[in-house]
Amino acid sequence: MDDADVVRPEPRGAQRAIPRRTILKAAGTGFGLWFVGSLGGRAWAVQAPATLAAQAILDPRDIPKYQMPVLIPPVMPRAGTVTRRGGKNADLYEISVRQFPQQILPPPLNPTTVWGYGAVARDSRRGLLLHNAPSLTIEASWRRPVQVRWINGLVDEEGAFLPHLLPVDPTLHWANPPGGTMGRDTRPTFSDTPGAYTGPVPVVTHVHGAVGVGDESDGYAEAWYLPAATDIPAGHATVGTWYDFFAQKAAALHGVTWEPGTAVSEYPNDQRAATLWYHDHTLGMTRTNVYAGPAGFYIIRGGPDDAATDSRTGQPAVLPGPAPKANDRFPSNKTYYEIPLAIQDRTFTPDGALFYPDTRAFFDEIEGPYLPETDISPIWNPEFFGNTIIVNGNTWPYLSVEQRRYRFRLLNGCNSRFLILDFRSIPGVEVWQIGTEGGFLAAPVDITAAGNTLLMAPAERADIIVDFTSVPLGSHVLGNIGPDEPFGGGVPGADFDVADPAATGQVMQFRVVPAMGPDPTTPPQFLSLPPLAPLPAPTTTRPLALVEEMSMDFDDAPAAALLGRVDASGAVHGQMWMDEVTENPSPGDTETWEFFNTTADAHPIHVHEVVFQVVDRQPIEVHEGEEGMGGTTVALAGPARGPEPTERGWKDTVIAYPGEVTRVRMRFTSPGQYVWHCHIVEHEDNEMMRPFRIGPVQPGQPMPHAH
Ligand SMILES: [Cu+2]
Repeated sequence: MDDADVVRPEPRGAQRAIPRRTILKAAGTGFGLWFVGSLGGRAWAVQAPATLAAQAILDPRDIPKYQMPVLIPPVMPRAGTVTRRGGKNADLYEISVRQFPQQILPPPLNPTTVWGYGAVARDSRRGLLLHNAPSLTIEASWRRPVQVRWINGLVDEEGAFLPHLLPVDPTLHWANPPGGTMGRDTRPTFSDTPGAYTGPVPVVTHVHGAVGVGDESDGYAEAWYLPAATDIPAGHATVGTWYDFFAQKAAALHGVTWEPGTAVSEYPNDQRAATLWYHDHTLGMTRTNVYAGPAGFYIIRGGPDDAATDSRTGQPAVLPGPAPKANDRFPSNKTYYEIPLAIQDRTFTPDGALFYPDTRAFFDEIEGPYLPETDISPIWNPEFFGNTIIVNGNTWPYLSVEQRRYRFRLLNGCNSRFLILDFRSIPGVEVWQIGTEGGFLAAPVDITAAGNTLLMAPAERADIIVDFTSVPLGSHVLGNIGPDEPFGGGVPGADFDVADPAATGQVMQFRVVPAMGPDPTTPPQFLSLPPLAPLPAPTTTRPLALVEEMSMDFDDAPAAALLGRVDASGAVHGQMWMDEVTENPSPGDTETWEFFNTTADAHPIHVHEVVFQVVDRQPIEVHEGEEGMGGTTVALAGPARGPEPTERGWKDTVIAYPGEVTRVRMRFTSPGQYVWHCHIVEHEDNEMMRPFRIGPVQPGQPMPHAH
């Protein structure tokens, strides 16, 4: 690459169209308190503090588009079957996360070093032992448990640990292995601004959307573990605060042993057929771990909620298929009409490496001083927007499609980016949404009639049928008119600038060819989808808050994002990850959770362990407290509106818009310790995540750090 391909990253904050209107300095959460009594802070090997020299990035215009076919993820091979006398047999997997090169960019651009999951054992010689990012699809059957041995394989050939591919900010409340047993899972203190953490990498895997999972299997953010490497530095914690407790619980419940560098999770799959996904969830470093690659689809099939009927006949409907099946050849000799598509944004360096900011200055040109002199972390960026779109692990791939119907299971796997998928430049296309995170919607939604665009927040899924029958032969591009910056609702082009039409405004290309035969599938308007079971009346309503914590040292500079509570007077109380559990439903309880968004941006709020129904949204007024006089208050300010048509199903992630309260209702079943959080993973990593507990404190569970 010559110098012409090298451009300087433009600070994202400088392009911001929507000013941050809301500044909250909630009483009792001032930054000064963050450091009182926190533990850790031992010296360890770090890079030199981030310099101001900008990292070079690859200009997306120098990446030829539509060079590579989209990868249709094959099915993750099983390692075997767990047979249990008197119990349910389970599908067994052994899956590691590893580092490897992958041709994400089209040749002759270089392969990219990434991390990804892959099976390391198989019960059939045709099982595909392939590590990829995103990874192979776990295919689960309704009510048949899946047991996975998740292995941290981030070691080199000699067994020495591999450092992170990306800059990890050690000043957040994070896993902090160098803090040792006493200082892990804290916000460590520093006497000088540190550089990035370069030690062994903690991982822990969460299956996003799994319902009724035991807490020992849910990938709790403090249940991480380092690889079983030969050279873990002395004094490092090798596991997170909750790992040992969950290991004992898993042994008692499932008869499994968590060997060093592994955890074994069991998923009951006793929920509606749905599109789930699995990804890393380590405390304070989910953004960097997931950006490096570890993620994949997890699809539950079968049961009464997977059965659509044809309303004309009352007979079972035919949906587009097949999807990839276990032991299909790879590359496949089959044609798939049901395809999962993971849409993500990434930025690359000119030599093909993943780029992720190594300094706060990338975001808003704040070049220091950073912590401990001020309240701004040196590396963490409040949001990150990649300048390319990748689908199933390739930049701007193409998919050849026949003039017939396809079923796509879409995932927005971006760190911060809201997508507004735009089908309007595909003439004659018809798009219907039939499902969301928790399976089928109550009824199909005609996306084309509603404007032919589809909004997807990070972590949301959309199960759609795209009908290419009347699309002219040739090449057509799926666009994106979401913003290249935080989303706050509103109309594309009017309320915010749409994504760069030459780069992130394009997603993938469809190459339409004649149909190979008649289309046997049921027209979507005749699909009758299984009914949604009603929820019992809620016993509790919890007013909760989304809060942006602004710097006290710099103007208009977000220092963190918080969750919190709203009291009876409407006062907002921000809370930290380290604060004790305050959301504590009992098993069997149905509750309404209200997300009062006091910030200027929309946040996708995800609750683990459950699926919920969106009840409504209602305008609020946010009154900022006087400087030094304490808190922000919120008050209702208008009539409520119901959920969007595409939200009339079970969901696990919901968009909470600024200036509104968003209400969801759910039933809690399995006792244990879980989390709820914003799925803008930069927010999640810096305090926009809280523990919650179903049922009583568990005997022997870790107690919060004294503070
Ligand atoms: Cu957020």
